Amino acid sequence: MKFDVLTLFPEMFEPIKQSIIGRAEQKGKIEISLINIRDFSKNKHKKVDDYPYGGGSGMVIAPDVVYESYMSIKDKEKAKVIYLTPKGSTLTQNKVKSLSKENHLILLCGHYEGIDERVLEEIVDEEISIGDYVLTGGEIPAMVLIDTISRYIDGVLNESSTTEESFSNDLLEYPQYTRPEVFLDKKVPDVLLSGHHENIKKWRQEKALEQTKLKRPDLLK
Ligand code: 4GN
Repeated sequence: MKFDVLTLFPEMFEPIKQSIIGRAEQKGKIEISLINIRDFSKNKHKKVDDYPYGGGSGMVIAPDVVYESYMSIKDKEKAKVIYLTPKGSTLTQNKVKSLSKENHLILLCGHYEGIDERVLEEIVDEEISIGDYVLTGGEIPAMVLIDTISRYIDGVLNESSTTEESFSNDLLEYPQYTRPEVFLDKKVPDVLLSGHHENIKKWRQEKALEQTKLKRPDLLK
């Protein structure tokens, strides 16, 4: 999977160079290119924004710098362009799964009051929101997309991790335990020490259902 990120703040993407996603990129399972929209400013002060027509507060990112940054991307014709915005349709695990089947995604991150509508009409294929709240920029949502999608790319996780987890069967995950056997007077459930695989499986199914009823009853409807 190739991710091209159009952003005014490429430095914000340090966190996804860590841990599993960082390793996935080093192994060549995914490729993340950060494209600084500011590099495409023709202004001598590298200005990228301007006052909104019609008045109002804040600044709007100009269409030309966004368009030129998009045009700099190789093989953009075959890529899907996603704009991260609270106006988009809300991201779900099923949407993540279907996006993971694409080969090339271009993630457009806005800031300030947004981006001039005309360039959005021209280049954006899909608008996605990570939830009903407003952030200062689309960078964190773009990282959420990269992280969630990358987990479905072959070789990024050790097998089965995505098939058994929360949401994959519309239930929350069963609780996990590791050593020590007793911690603060709490003992690991006996069944998990029994070695009886069928009973363990049954116990985990029951716990998954119990957790869901308790914490997210809306998922059962
Ligand atoms: C996306 C972007 C929230 C989301 C954003 C979200 C930046 N906030 N819920 N903020 O996924 C104006 C320009 C606001 C882009 C946008």
